[in-house]
Amino acid sequence: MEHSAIPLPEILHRRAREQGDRLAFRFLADGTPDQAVDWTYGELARHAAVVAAELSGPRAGGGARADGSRVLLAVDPGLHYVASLFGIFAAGATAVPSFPPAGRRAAERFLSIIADSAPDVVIASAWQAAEAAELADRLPADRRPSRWIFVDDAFFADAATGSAQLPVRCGEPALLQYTSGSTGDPKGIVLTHDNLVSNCMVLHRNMGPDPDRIGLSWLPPYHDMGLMGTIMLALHGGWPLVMMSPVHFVQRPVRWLRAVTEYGVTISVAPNFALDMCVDGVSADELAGLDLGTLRQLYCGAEPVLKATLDRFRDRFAPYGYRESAMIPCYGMAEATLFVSGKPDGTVMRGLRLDKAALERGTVREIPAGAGPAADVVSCGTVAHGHEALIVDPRTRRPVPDGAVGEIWVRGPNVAAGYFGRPVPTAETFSASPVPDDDLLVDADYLRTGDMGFLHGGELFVTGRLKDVIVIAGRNLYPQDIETSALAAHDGLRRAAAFAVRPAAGTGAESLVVVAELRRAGRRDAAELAAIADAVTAAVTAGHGVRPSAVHLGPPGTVPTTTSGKVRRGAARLAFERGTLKRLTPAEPGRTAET
Ligand code: 649
Repeated sequence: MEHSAIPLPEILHRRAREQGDRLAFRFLADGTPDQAVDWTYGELARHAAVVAAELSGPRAGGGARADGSRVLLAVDPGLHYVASLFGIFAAGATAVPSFPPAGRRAAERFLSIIADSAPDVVIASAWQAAEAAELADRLPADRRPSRWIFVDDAFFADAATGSAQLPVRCGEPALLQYTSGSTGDPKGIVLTHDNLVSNCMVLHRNMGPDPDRIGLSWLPPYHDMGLMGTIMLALHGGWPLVMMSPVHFVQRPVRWLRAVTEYGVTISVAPNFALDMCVDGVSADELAGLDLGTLRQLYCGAEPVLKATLDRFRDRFAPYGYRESAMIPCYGMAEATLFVSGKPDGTVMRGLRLDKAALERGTVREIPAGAGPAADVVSCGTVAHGHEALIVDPRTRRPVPDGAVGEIWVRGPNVAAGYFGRPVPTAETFSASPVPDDDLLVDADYLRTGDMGFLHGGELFVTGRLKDVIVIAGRNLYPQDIETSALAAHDGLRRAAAFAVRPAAGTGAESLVVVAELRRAGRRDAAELAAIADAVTAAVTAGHGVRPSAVHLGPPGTVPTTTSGKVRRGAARLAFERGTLKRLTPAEPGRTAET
């Protein structure tokens, strides 16, 4: 069955009219079924109308239309977030999803997004009102939003109801999605209503029909995967979505698995790190009573999908009904709205065992078990319907021959128009044209993903980020592999970043540095730290044939990450070079082992 291209606000409108009593969203306010709050499509539409009225009605100042204006959305995860989002759409405005500005780092990011997107209005949770006023003072006068709307239950109960739903124009910006990278240089990806619907259509095609589908998500609603991948998708498909806050998952991962059990969830989503958290962070006692047998589809993307993690997760949870056939490795990015590729419903997950040395030189060669050092790579499935992936040599911009690794370039209706107000990076990233060769005529306007990978048997394999690849002695080393070895070297480590540094004054070759953070702060004597650093050096040297020139050990929080938990290797390298990486307390100096 093909879904028709109706924009999301119109879909909500119709569902509210035709299926108003059906469950749309359930939010577990404390991360458990004890405090579940349900909204039907009718309730969601009514709450959205309150927001739309507030944005475009008389209170907005003499009946000004919100049409075309930007509205920053900084509400806490939950139903009010969803209502505010659809209220913004209903008012014809452009939503700018952001973090709630709680805490120093979030506040800085919040301010940088405001400075870049210049919203007319900010919608935030009512408890943030005092902090928000302080933050607003830190903005230059011409960047201060003219209105703040604070929402809570009373707001939705009080506010004048009803608003004319403005017809949205499919090609107009629906949303600015800020990437979770550096705070200093925020880039807002402009997504149209067409992009949003296209993403939902290709994802639904990938997942196939399921008349009893029930979704579950603890992903943050302000990131592409939580927003476009779960909230919008569920509304588009007309199936209920159970939501919980990411904080509740991170505190106790078993809450996610309990919610699967409680509600007979059929589809959910988790990046690789979350699967590891479940294996490491769910105790034997907590396992009792889990039933994951209803889970037909578990999407895993947003960072490298590691075979070792999938194996660990299966071994741990198969006794509780988990079927590995549910696993759907997938790949995507905010520049493509979300979805680029994934294992299609009903197909078997594929992996390849590759000759490691060949892969380091950019060649894909399968080897049998036991035939020398191997790299296990997991397929990210087939490219989204109506989209194309091209593998290109990033230096020459020529498509690479079959069986070679290169940069992944993508084309199709999910690809965004560009970055808000930034013509130069937009042209570089969104209008790439490969250099044609004799038998391949290709057109311009591909999205350069910045990711490396290859196509094999019609499936896309992602090997790592171009910017992060470590080139030593002509070998391409992928940092995630080195980090995995480093972390496996000692129980006390929880996160690592591997990168190459250039020696001063251009002399000599690049060398490998590993930064790793300890699981717990606290006292450790120099001998213990030296032993950990030595274990890391030994594991990396044995596993990859390269001896790190330095291993920096720091307290929790040493390795910089994005707001979605991805390791920021470029930032780690800068901090290493400037000597600003966190160190263990001066009483027990962190050890930088110059080996
Ligand atoms: C990636 C988003 C992948 C991202 C997700 C489909 C309830 C339950 C389930 C459900 C619906 C309701 O990371 C999204 C596709 C979800 C279906 C849910 O279904 N975006 S990002 O812009 O923040 O980062 C993009 C970068 O992340 C890395 C790449 O560097 C990419 O450029 N990345 C991967 N790296 C390696 N392997 C992968 N598979 C990667 N996926 C993303």
